[in-house]
Amino acid sequence: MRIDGIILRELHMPLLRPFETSFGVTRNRRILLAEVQSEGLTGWGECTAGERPFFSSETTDTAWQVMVQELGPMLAAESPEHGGECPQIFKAVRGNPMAKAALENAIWDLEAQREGISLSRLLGGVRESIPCGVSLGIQSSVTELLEIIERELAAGYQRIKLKCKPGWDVEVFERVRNRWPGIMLSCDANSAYRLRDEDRLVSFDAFDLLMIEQPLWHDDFYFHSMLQKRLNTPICLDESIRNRRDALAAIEMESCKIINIKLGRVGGFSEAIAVHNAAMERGIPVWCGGMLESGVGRAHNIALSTLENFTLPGDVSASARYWREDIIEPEVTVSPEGEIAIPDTPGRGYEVRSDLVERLTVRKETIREMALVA
Ligand code: OSB
Ligand code: MG
Repeated sequence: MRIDGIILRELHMPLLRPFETSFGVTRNRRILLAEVQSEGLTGWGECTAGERPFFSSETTDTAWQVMVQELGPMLAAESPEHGGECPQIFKAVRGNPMAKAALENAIWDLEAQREGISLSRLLGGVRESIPCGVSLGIQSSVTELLEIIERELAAGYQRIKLKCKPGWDVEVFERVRNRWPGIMLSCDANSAYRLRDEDRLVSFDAFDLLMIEQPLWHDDFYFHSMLQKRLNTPICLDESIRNRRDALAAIEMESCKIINIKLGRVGGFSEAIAVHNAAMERGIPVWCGGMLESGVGRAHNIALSTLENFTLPGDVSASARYWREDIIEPEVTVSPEGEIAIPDTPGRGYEVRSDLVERLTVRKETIREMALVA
């Protein structure tokens, strides 16, 4: 496919409610979108970097710079036939997976449109609907959290994930479990614990959690493996898994029994599929994580979640939980059974509302091959 233009945009989108994790509070998202035009079609990608380098080292600003200076011109100089060619095109650039993913995923979207098939089908998806969970941030009181859980369960969500940290863990799990003994419950520490907290982490076993996500360092396998030996509850790795090789190492070392796959964190659909396959071949279930995405990233997460080994409910939920108005049409909705139905129209399956995107845009740059390579 001929690349006719690449447009980068930054959109400002306030979250309906602040989202608090062990590393901080997010109130406003700075969403970075890549729009790739090719032969009359438009592919969209979203960069899931945070506003600040707390989840990983990338930020909206670093990703913008790398996309404008390096990745955009590299892509504009090529005519890829498949999204799967992007890792090779971007190979000279180390790291920066979220910046790479935004562009690569737009090419997969374009490829699916050219083929006249859904993105899910292009990826090799096998599901017509996907099971959904929610990730609930740290609240100012447990009472408030219980009210939110009640509402999300009533909406149909199949799994509740609680963000946790020292001081917001066992007491909270205890009250949630007392109230709902049977629900699928998990927690995510985003690396908030250290080895001195091992006994406390082992005490999480009392709450029948589906998993404990990323309790220790963001870049660790070894100490997670030591911890897993002491835990009955499966560890799920998020931050630590950057690619297929990391997944192989973590599985081999028994650092985790479950893997959270995020498109941005692993650098796009190609590597996400590679992680998925490596885990499936070794009997390790995966699920799709979320990064407070707008509709574009959400659409891509939905397509990815249709792959065979995405057997656990993901953090992919309805647009209306995050935004007063999402930038896609239709918005993502979740059924009373807690499922998202997979669209079967060509490409990402959700139209991008260009009028709304334009209104929310605070910065825009058109990348041209020569202009920037020069
Ligand atoms: O660790 O899964 C995470 C949000 C931002 C950064 C990291 C994480 C999260 C979430 C939210 O848990 C998932 C979502 O609802 O998009
Ligand atoms: Mg996580």
